Amino acid sequence: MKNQETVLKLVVIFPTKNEEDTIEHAIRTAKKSRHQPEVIVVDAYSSDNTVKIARDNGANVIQQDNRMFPAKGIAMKKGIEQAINYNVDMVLFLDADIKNLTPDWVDKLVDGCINCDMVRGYYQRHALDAPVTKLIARPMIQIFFPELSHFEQPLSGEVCARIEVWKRLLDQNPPDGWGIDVWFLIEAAMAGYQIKEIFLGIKEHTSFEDYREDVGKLAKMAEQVEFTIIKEAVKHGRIDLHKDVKT
Ligand SMILES: Nc1nc2c(ncn2[C@@H]2O[C@H](COP(=O)(O)OP(=O)(O)OP(=O)(O)O)[C@@H](O)[C@H]2O)c(=O)[nH]1
Ligand SMILES: [Mg+2]
Repeated sequence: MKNQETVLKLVVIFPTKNEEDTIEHAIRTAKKSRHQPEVIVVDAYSSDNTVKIARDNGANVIQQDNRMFPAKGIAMKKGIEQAINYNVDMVLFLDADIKNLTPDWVDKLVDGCINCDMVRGYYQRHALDAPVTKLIARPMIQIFFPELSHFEQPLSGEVCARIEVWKRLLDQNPPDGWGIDVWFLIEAAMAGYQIKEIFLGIKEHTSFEDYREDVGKLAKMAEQVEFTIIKEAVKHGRIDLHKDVKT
């Protein structure tokens, strides 16, 4: 068994869409991890300086496969395909808009993954942050996959797994949009992988600033997460409309 001092071949992948304010800090911080990762940025044809800044900070920047948006799923799939070429042990996804990312987050997520199959970050969040998690993802998981209801952040963008796990999940045809995060959680659990969540402290991220005055901006995300959970519930035989909602 590998111990906690093991240094792994790690790739950190950031999906990005117009993240010029935070991408430099994100890449530099990830590179300070003791695992000394390679960094891949899978960009969504950003119209700002994200690509230039990412390249200047040593990331391998690729563009996602097409201009369909939102496409976090397309970007994550592309990132895994790219990481396979790097002969890696582990792949860690991180959101690029996190303002308070520290190298410790990377080390904790990766080290936690040495003795399990998938590690996911959870956080303390502002009361108005993460409404899709609070009002869509967690309640729907409670109904259809109650054994997963202890996961605090089923939409966490901070997820680490061995490359074999990602490859196997990739073969199961993940969704293209915002449903990808909860899809990875459900499919990994249904495949019998051991998944744990680790606490990373407070999450400060710029996307919250986009919707804190108008949560309606998250309607597309809500729709895609909802649809993904329903599809997963059908696939895994979890739809039972005779059951009452637990009070
Ligand atoms: N390549 C790519 N990246 C995307 C796309 N949409 C979002 N991203 C990136 O994915 C990461 C997560 O997106 P955010 O907008 O921060 O969403 P979130 O924080 O998961 O969700 P909220 O908690 O609701 O804000 C960020 O690094 C975005 O730049 C996309 O269509 N393509
Ligand atoms: Mg965000």
